[in-house]
Amino acid sequence: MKNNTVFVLLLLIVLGGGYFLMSKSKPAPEIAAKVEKKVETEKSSATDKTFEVKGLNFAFDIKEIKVKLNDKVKINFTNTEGMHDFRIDELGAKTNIIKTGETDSLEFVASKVGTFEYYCSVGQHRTNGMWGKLIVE
Ligand SMILES: [Cu+2]
Repeated sequence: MKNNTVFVLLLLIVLGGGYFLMSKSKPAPEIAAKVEKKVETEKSSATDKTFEVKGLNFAFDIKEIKVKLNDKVKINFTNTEGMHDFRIDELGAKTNIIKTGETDSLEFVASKVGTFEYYCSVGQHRTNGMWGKLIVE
């Protein structure tokens, strides 16, 4: 009778210990997934891309700008010659029309995937070649 009691107690300890180990090891992958997700979120919200673009008669010195979806983008537009601005209609982004030697900046979130044209809205500058492509991937 005493031997039986000891056996039952041992069995309970072994089973209990096994259960404890299993329940302890189970949540680990979930925590790892959560940490990974958090890092990813922080990365995308912290991404900031700045471009220095120059305007001249009648072109931008950068013909193509590539960013990732939801990037926060900043364009520092410097005019080296004439009167120009920098616009992207689809993203509601534009600078003021500025004179030679001036700089104006614009910021936007690349909220849509696609290829958008940026251009100068002054006179016939756009048709004269003052445009480029913003590619959001
Ligand atoms: Cu222009």
